Amino acid sequence: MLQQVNGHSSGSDAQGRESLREDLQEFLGGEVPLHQLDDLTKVNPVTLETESAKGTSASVLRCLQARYTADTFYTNAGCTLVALNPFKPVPQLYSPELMREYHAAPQPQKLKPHIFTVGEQTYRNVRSLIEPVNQSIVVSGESGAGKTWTSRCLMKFYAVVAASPTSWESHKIAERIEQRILNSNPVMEAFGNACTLRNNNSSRFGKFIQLQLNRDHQMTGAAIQTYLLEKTRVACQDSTERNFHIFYQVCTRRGLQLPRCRAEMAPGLCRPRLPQNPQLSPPPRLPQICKGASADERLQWHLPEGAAFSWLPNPERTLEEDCFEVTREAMLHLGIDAPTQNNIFQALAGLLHLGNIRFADSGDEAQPCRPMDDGAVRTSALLLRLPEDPLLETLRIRTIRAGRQQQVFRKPCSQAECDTRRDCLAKLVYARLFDWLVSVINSSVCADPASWTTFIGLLDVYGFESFPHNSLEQLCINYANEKLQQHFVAHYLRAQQEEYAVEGLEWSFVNYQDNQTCLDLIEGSPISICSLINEECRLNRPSSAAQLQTRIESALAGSPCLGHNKLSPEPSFIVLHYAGSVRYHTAGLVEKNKDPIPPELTRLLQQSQDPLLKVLFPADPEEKSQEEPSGQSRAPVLTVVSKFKASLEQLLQVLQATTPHYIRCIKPNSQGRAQALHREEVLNQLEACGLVETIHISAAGFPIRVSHRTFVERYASLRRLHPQGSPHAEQATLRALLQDILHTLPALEAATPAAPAGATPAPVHCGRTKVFMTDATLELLERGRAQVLEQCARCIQAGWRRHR
Ligand code: AD9
Ligand code: MG
Repeated sequence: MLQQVNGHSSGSDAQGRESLREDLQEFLGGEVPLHQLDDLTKVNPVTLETESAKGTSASVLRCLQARYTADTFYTNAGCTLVALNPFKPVPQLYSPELMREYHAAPQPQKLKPHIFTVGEQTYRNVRSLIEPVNQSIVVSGESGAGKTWTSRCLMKFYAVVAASPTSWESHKIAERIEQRILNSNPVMEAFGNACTLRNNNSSRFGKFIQLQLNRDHQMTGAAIQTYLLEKTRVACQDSTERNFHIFYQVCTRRGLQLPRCRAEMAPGLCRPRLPQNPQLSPPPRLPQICKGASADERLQWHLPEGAAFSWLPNPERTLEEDCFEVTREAMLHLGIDAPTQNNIFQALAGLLHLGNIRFADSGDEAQPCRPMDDGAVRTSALLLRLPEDPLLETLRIRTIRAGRQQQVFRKPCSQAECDTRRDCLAKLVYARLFDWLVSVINSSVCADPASWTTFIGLLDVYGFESFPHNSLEQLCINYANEKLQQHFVAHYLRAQQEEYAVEGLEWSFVNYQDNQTCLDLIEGSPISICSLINEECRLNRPSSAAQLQTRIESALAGSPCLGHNKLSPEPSFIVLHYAGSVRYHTAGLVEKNKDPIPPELTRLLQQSQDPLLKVLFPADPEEKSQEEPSGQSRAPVLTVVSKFKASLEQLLQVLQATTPHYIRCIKPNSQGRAQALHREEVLNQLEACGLVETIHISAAGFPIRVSHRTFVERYASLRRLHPQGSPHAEQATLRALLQDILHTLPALEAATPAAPAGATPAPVHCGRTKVFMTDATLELLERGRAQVLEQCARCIQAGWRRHR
């Protein structure tokens, strides 16, 4: 309706706005700021904070949708920044100029919400405090939501704003270190990311990077910690997905056309977007040449063009991530020289040939399986520089130690066991290679401890997952998310409590129940899901999936977070996570947790003549430790779960010692389409990322807090409902105006048709600088304001009609 008023005003838009402003001022008896006029005339004027006040995820969703439609991808939600994935290049949103603008702004939080606001706020916190406090930014969200993109942009932001501005020479050094840090991205992504159904460039590991700052707050180095690489992918890929990018990079045909690669843009920063999963979309048009391995290298690595590798599904589809040269270039910057790179790629080619080894049953239990293709064994042994016969023997024959004398028996493996051993060998090499790369990158970018004083940590961690089939990986991931959510809630409540204290309000959130019960179920002592799975590994007893389910369900029956597991066709248990319930299948859980590595495999790799493998698998100095552990071995079993738990605890200790900031990435649709927001999918994510939970926590207190000035500006019109109020805004103090407005609340409440008789007055508190209120109070005020504005508009229209 106000837009109609606006539309009525003939002449220019500016004239119309000005005349509307005058009319409103006259009607309201006070100044109407222009920004408020904008607010009044906009169709979707609200911020998420105001909307979330209404307390429903649906209203949050409405707000996000309106903003997304208007190409506004970032929104503040309390102490969280919500980042919607644009799914299209928006280069102007990440330009160095914009970075500098946020950096130079007197109050960056007054600029449009952006990851740079978070980046700058974090940077200012490190700089402004007398006692510098380390900072961290936790980026979360589901696969494909934009976590890695966001982390890369933030790294780039710090590379721009925290660069050394001093002399040219020192600038060059500083640039080198920043560049090196940025160069870690393409390398880590080449080896740790893969194309999945959900994301063409899905990170298959968690990452925490500490950007180290010196006394002058310049970036002097970085330290990277990774979590739980999905190493199974190296030997087992879904037919619609791919192996790690690096394998395709090595095998890319030289001269094959690829999209513009990262090298020519800021390395590791913005890249053109391709449609999600190549299986689902037609090949993109590719504008530029990008080189794969040279003909010589192909010869050397036994990778003839057109060779088929069973661990290289979908090789015909090339992605923007397949830029071999970018990876090599970045590796060089990180100090990984050409011969070492050569070693790495040769070993990877060796793994591809290893994957082509197939076994045929000999038909006789006493005889080992036969390799179906001797060529694959030979080439793989050649490239990994392993002796061929011991390689074949290790894959086919198990050595068992038994009896009092610990005699060694050799038992031929079944065909399935041979496959498992082959896969295990590949996983072992790849995982060690990945860890070694991380350590090389760290030694290349990590600053001398004496040269840095503070850090900003960036956490790019896998989001909450729930698939039709969930196993140990999902249990670990969701466990990590529960931990992070607890950390978030604790921080959020603390921050709220502190603000109340500063504002002179007495309020306590003691009644709020956090997710400790769920964490107790997963990791608590003495009995929890983790401890029960670990126990099975320790006892090393044959136990079926159904037995594990029964053990978990009977031992933990008292936990309110263990769901009712009825009518399950497969053995499983259900955990009621804060983000939703997940059914975990127990089949294979114990084995995965053990992650057994037959000692013969390690011993074999220690025999390699390859300089790289020699580093990855150093010979054991103690002959004794080369022996197989006997059945009576008392060595504690270091399971996947216990290792993960330990690394998570370490991470949380680091996070707890920092001031955290949160960015929640949201994927607007699962097809990766621009300008399409699927409400249900987004709603699920709002729940999974804890945003809805945050709203619930807020609802326990006074979620709406507005500065006195903003409050008066927005609700000044309500004073018309309270005739005793101060006559004119100019003559009254802010406090008096505020009180006048608050005095209108009983009248507003009385006028509310749904208000039950004797209802408690709308809760509102006037703090030192802010007004605190509940959702209900805000709604009341908004309704009153809408009424007044409607009256106002009607009067103006009537006036106009009289004029004519
Ligand atoms: V996963 O859990 O590692 O599978 P991420 O890391 O959350 O996932 P990623 O950052 O890889 O997702 O983003 C997925 C894709 O979305 C990117 O490859 C880009 O093509 C696209 N994306 C994400 N954020 C932006 C953006 N701010 N602007 C443009 C974006 N495109
Ligand atoms: Mg990622």
